[in-house]
Amino acid sequence: MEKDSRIFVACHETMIGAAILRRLRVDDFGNVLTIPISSGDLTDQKMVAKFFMEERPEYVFLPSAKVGGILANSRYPAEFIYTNIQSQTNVVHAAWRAGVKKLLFFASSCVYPKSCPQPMRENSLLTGKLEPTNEPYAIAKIAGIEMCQSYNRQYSANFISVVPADVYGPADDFNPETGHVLAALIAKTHRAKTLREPEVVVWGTGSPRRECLHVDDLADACLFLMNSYDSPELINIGSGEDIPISEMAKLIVRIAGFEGKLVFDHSKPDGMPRKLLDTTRLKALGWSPKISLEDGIRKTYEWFTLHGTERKTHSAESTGRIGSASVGHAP
Ligand code: GFB
Repeated sequence: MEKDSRIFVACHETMIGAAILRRLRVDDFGNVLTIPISSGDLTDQKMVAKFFMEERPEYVFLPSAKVGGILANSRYPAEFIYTNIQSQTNVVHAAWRAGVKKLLFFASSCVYPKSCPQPMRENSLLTGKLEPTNEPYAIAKIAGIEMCQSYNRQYSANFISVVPADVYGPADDFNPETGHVLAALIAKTHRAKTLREPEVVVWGTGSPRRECLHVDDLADACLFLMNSYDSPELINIGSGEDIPISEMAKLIVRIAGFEGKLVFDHSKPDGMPRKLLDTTRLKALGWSPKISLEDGIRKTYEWFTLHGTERKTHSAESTGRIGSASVGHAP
């Protein structure tokens, strides 16, 4: 990507989209496009096709249109499969028709089978049954990977797919009902501390392990891959370390300075027992993460105490080209 390349960040109001925009701004990319509406509207095929034909982006980042934690995935399976399949299909097809030079599609670690050998290598895709709590979302993501690979094969496109570990950071979904574990536990712990409640409830047994990746590390890896990786093969992006949920909860409690106790609610699902990504492929290219889990949680806790459950939706600046006088600002 050149500094004046036309770069489209889809779903720019999501945590990942916002982090990519932030990073592009820091790196002085001056011609960045966003669609001035909520990501749900990427389900509108005509609008997406028109946007691509008129704006002619050269590079595209395509994060998920709809994400959520284990409970949201179980409660809203239809929304997860519909919104993601429809949005990604519209964008990938329109990108090909508009002659986009390169597209980066965000898959998810839930694309790998439930009983996948750990750490999970890229060639484990489609080798076994998926974890049932997020199967609709995982199937949408697998369809996206397959679509990118098919367009590469048939049309010589350059559409790459990355598999991030569980991402967290500023502008995450801190709603305890719908968010992922780290953000949910930050919100619950802060609330308990502020209201002087005696305990924080942690879902499940606490024994599943999760690999967490700060969203700024993810953005860094994605810019790196946009400039250096041209293979149709999947590539994992992880921190290289996982931790039991019980330990994650203790770390958050320590950082927040909460003095009550942790209680485990066994009626809630555990999901995948472990999801550690094998990052050999990415390391061999020369990329490694920079933000430790402890630092990342500290920063995220700090962000949460300043912003609360506010999502950075950028409605006021939803028009788009960073650096252009006529339009809005990156987050
Ligand atoms: O992050 P999470 O919601 O989703 O849950 P997954 C991870 C683990 O943390 C599970 C436990 O074992 C949860 O039971 N947990 C403990 C909690 N306390 C909490 C809490 O307060 N909130 C939440 N949410 N979890 C998601 C998939 O799986 O990972 C998505 O559903 C996607 O499709 C995403 O792949 C990356 O890590 O299990």
